[in-house]
Amino acid sequence: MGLNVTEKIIAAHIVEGQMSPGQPIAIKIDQTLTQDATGTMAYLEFEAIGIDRVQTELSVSYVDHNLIQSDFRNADDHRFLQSIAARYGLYFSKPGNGICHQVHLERFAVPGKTLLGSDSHTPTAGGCGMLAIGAGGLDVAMAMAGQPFHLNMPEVIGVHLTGELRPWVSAKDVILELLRQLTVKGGVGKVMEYFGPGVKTLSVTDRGAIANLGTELGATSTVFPSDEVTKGFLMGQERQDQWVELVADPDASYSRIIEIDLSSLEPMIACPSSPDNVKKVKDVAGKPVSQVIIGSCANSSLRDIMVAAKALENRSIHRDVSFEINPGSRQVLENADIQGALRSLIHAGARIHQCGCLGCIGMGQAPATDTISLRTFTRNFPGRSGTKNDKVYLCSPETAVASAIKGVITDPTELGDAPTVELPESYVINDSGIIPPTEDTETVEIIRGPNIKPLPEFEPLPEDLEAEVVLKVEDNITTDHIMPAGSKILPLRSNVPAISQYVFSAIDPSFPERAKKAGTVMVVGGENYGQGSSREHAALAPRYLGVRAKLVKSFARIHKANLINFGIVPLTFENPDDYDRIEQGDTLTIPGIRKALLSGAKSVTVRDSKGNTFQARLDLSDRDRYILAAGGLLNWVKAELSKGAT
Ligand code: MIC
Ligand code: SF4
Repeated sequence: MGLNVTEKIIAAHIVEGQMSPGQPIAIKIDQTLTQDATGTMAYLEFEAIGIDRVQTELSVSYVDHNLIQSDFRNADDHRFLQSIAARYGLYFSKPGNGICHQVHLERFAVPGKTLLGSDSHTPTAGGCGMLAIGAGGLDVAMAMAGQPFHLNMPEVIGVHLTGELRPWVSAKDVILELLRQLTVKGGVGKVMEYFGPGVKTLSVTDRGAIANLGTELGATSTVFPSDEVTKGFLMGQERQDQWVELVADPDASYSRIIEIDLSSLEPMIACPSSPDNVKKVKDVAGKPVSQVIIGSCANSSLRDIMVAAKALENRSIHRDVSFEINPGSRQVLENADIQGALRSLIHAGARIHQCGCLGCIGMGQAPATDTISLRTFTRNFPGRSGTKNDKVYLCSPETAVASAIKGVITDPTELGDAPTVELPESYVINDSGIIPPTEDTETVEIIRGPNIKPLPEFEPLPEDLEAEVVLKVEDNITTDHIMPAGSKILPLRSNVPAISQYVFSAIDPSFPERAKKAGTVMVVGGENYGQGSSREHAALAPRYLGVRAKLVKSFARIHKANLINFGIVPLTFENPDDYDRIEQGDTLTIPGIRKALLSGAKSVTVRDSKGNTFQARLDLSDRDRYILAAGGLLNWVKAELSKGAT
């Protein structure tokens, strides 16, 4: 039986386990990326492991999330990251050089290689034929130390593309259609692999946009083949020597095949407040919009900016709309300028921002009260924009620009002839925003500002657990609920005591105080708990407040891995109906939890305050169990190193 692309890459990198779906495996990681918001912590962890230089083929530290520099803390973090990169042999992408995923696609992605990134949208590089996976900072630190990445062998879903997108319809509409079909949990435990004749009609950055939003399906990754289009893209980036062909064998199989006829798709839009609340644009057309932004790692490529610029030739922005452009990278901005885009955009009334994440993570660009903001971004989780009760819609650049012109949500096909955008055969390349590693690293001094606090130390898991349910929440709780971002909280990412004061602040601001009072804490939740970001602070900060277990109906992949890394036991209800019997404030006890973990038990008995008992599952690998017993991955690694083990 032949192999699909995902299986080929895994087969070439597997170091432990069998390629049988659901089974624990470990794979060698060739490249890593971090961004500033997760990177400060990841490098503190890398330092704690005690390795002298990164062990990967290539590691890049990007600064793209927090560029506001509202005080010294942000600038200090940037200097820390730059000095760490120089000290340990990493590339450093300077603030303003662009969003990690866009820049990585342009300058570093290599077909057939593996990439682990401390950002959930790392799969964007799957557009270039990589197996790229998002993970917590500690897992990325381990990969930089040369350790393999542990995951469960994913199921591979094939998405068979036929036909060609019609004018005014683009890559974003493809993935919004999949989100409509599969929802935000449809991809958990799966890799989405695209194949079929429609693939060659999509550019590498279009493929990147689709791979990027695969994260919102909950997928482990998304993979495209590496073909002539990939070769052309790498040639344009003067990296043709890094191209290899990588396609599925003719007799490859997939666990399921989803058919998409590109020519049948229409402009789609994700309505508030979930990326899977998808409708046809024409079905919500006519609603007034106050803000329209083209940007984020999903849609800020040269093509996306050029579509807007061309559509705006001889047109202008509606007077009640703030139309904003956040270019994905300096390369995008420079090439768009060369093609005359800036003139058209500025003349039409666009506000041009610096290259970076900006409003996508609530760093500015918060919309006005009770007004609609239309964005080409990745996520519209409640309040993520920085405005309470926000009304954020996600759409393609085509729908965005049409709506900015009309002042109301508009199906772009209403604008008449669609603009034609030709991508250059060769991009203008300027790597002055990327500082390469050097050999001479030993003497580099690491610069630590006063906001960079040492990592907290954690106790091993006790024999028995008795914990108060300080919070009970519903389905689809996101990491933006657990550990919000935004301009007030993001500067605290390298300061766990300070950031922990904002845990669950979007749902229940009294949580930190109540958790401290309770001492040992449990959180109870519903389905798909912890979807969204890779931020390990959503595990680390709760652990700092005393959370020792989370009991939910199901977990999102990265959050579950982060909980394990920081010694919080992830439990799932054996019978989901038991969720209803627990009330916030109950005390739950799990006698012998440590023994159960270490003996490989598949479930434990939980006793509630009334003396009733029920079963909770421990879906964990042997490695997970040792880590949890040790109180977290760093404790475990340090213990193993002191034993002399590798
Ligand atoms: C996001 O889009 O939510 C982020 C901000 O990029 C996060 C990372 C973070 O919280 O720092 C992600 O997607 O992993
Ligand atoms: Fe940045 Fe938004 Fe992409 Fe996250 S989703 S990496 S915040 S642009």
